[in-house]
Amino acid sequence: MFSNLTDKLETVFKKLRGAGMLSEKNIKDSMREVRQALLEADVNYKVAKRFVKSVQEKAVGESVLKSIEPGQQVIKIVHDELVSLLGNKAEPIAPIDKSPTVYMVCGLQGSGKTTLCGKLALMHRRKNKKPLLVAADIYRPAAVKQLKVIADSIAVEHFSLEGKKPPEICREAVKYAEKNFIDLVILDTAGRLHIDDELMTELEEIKEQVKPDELLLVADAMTGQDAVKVAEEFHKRLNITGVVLSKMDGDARGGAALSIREVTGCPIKLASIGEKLGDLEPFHPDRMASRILGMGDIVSLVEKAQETIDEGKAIEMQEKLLKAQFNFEDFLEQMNQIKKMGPLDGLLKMIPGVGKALKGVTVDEKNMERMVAIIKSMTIPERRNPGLIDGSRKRRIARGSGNSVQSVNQLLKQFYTMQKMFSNMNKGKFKGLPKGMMPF
Ligand SMILES: Nc1nc2c(ncn2[C@@H]2O[C@H](COP(=O)(O)OP(=O)(O)OP(=O)(O)O)[C@@H](O)[C@H]2O)c(=O)[nH]1
Ligand SMILES: [Mg+2]
Repeated sequence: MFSNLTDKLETVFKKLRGAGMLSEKNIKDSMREVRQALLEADVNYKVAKRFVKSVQEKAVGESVLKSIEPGQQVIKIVHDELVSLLGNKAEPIAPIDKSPTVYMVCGLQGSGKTTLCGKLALMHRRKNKKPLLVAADIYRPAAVKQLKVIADSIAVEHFSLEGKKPPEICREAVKYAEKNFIDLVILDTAGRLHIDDELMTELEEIKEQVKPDELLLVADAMTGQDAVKVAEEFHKRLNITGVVLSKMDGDARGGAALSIREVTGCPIKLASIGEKLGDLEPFHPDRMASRILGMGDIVSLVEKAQETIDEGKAIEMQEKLLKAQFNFEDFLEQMNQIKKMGPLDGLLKMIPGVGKALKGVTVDEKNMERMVAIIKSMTIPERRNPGLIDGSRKRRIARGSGNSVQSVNQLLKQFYTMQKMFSNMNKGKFKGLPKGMMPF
């Protein structure tokens, strides 16, 4: 997402930065290009027009034009306007401060409601809260089962009632939650292909019955301006408290993300960035703006690492590395930790400047997979003491993991090099990581 827009804006900015002196005309020309780039990204035309006008007004001021680096200043103005377009500050979802707190999730068919319910449940379970997933979609035949499968997969409780209408199911679910020390009730409502009166009436009724603390609309970012229209309609009828943009990992052009807040006035609270239940992020306007402008998003990257990597294990690993005592079991653990963080190229792109450099490069995750397969074919004693691995063991490991003996040799070589390197490091002779020695 946003990659085309980012490219286009980078080209405009390059010109701006290159020009030592800026005139009103320079800026006007650049702003025309910015407006074009926004429209091509499917940003609502009124929003694009207002955006450019506002940047222009601020940019032609004397203090900018006469400054030492006017180009840089204009870029900062664009950045700040983008942040404001996206909603200024991050708006967190309602805190879990009563028992139970209720989140109601609504949206059109296939927008990602059920998935989001699972993601919210997992997010709060990880914070030691007790969620309850409520099946309030009784119309699509497999919907109740789908939610149950999700609930089971993350060991969260599930609630459904046969033969009852959604408003009653939701009311009963809240009663059940009150009696069973549930912290958070998450209502998964039904979707429709289009907004219709029947659906809206039912959602209004649920809202009336349970008085949710948070009424989230899931808007599919892939549908561009349609998502914005849908959000407007839902907001008019239901007074939603927040928007969740789903499928932000797709190749949508970004128009929905950039227009929805401005058009509806409703904050974007979360971004759904994949099909897996861990793929949910708080929405931060400033970080998103930096990402759009190709400045990277180092803060989210660090947060992601902190969330998924077990700190205790990381410290333990560091100690082992320094003593050069690590073995293949540690190696495997390390790979797992990295894998938990998600696709590597996605992560690397968040580092400032790396996005562009990585264009067209795919991180060799196959190589990582191969290493993991080889290590998994080793016996525990072999993993703990790689010195045991002789010729015949190598052949067995290669056969077991579906690799060549060469690949096994290569992995062992990498392992010994790393061990030596860390041992040297400990002795103060560290010279940096040899190129190609790490699998990524
Ligand atoms: N790539 C990607 N896929 C997603 C995301 N969120 C949901 N999906 C996928 O979108 C499809 C629909 O998701 P659901 O959660 O079932 O959508 P829903 O709104 O509950 O659908 P209905 O109950 O039929 O109205 C599924 O295949 C999900 O895996 C996301 O953030 N990224
Ligand atoms: Mg659903």
